[in-house]
Amino acid sequence: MSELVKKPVKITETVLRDSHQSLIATRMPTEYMLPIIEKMDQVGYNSVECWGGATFDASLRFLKEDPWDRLRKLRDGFKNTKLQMLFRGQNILGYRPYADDVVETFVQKSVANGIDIIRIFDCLNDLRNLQATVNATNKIKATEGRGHAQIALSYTLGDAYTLEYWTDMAKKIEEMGADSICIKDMAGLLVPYKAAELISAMKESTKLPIQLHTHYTSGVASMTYLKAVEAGVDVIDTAISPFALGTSQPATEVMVETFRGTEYDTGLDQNLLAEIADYFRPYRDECLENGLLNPKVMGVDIKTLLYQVPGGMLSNMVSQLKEQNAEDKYYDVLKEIPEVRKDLGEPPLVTPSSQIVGTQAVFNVLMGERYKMATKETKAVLRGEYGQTVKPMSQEVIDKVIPGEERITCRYADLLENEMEKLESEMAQWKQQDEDVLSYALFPQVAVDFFKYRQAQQEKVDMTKADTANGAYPV
Ligand SMILES: [Mn+2]
Repeated sequence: MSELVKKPVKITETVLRDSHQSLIATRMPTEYMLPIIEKMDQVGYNSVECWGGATFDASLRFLKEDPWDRLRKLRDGFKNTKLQMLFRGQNILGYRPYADDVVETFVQKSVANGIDIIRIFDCLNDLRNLQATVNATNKIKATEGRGHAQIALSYTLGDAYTLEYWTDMAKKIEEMGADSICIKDMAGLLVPYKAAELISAMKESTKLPIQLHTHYTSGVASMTYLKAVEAGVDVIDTAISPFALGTSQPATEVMVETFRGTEYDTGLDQNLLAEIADYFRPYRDECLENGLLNPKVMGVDIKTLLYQVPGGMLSNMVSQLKEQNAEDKYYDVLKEIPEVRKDLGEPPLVTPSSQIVGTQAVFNVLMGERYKMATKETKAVLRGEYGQTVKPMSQEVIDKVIPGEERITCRYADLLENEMEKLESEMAQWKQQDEDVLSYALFPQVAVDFFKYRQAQQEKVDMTKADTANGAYPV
């Protein structure tokens, strides 16, 4: 028997970010994470993904936690493991394009508080929207030796998205100065043999390491990883079993076992992974009992291959429709989504384009007439403010939604004045740390509500007497 040439596949664990974002609307609190991170730190993961837009938003909005504080606590506990975050390019962790000074400051503060790997994507795959983040990361790396800029291409299907498109993008990413590439398959659209084809082609067009991120939504994800690993992918994203499958990632233990004894053997300790799974299992049961984990997002939904809806978007949409007492419109909205997507130039569906397309689709269905009402974000996309789409947008929709308005073709951030000073002056009364300005920049209203809550807590105000509706707390 010939000696195997070892090419261990590396694992990024997602349970602290995407996995709970996709399954339980990002509601896992920090206190639930902390007791297990010492054990997770011993596994030898390539990285642990733990931070991103939704974790940031949900921390402030629902959990009343400071996301920066969460990051610092995780950094304290993870002594050997790289921490990874997801970054929405020029949109940072928010829903609108920001000026470059905000992007740069956010990158600095993310690394300063503990992030090692920044996975940067743009919802339209417009690379112009990623350059400022890559530059900011490289600048820190040059001075502090920490920071890794990974550019993620949002994977999607459509006429324009050929093998040539992807390999051409890979070359451009290398030229931009990124450290690695991720194929980010938000909805589980990448099927096994296509993955082999895609990874092989990309491996030929770039020397950068390639990481694959997918979701189990359509049921093929584990097989997709198998074929991608055989084709030479370097890293895969998985979730520990109690928070795997459904709209989340393939299970970590399953992938580890799959490659055991082969040239791709991860070398990870299955007993240690079992202990980590034991820790998360009761929390999964709790989420099932209190309804946070909806069985609807746990099965195989082959329709995602038709509608191309990412996991996080699905669980949000279910709760959006529930609030409107319109759960019966679920499949109508799912059908409207690809239509809206086509109108908007066939972008990938990933935050914020997924929310923009999703919300517009909900409006189109609930109003009974398409584009009777358009959100301000839909209008901005049509004006070109989010960037260039691979295909042209519908002229008919442009004429209906933004009649006579000017549209732009440059990088939108080039039109923006620096913002940090203005943002800081707006929120000065609440500032307790530099990072607060950035929280405010991303989610102004939510951040101020949180700052008020934080202040009330610090002053030991009786919250039962607080007038939360008006944001007034007795002091
Ligand atoms: Mn994802």
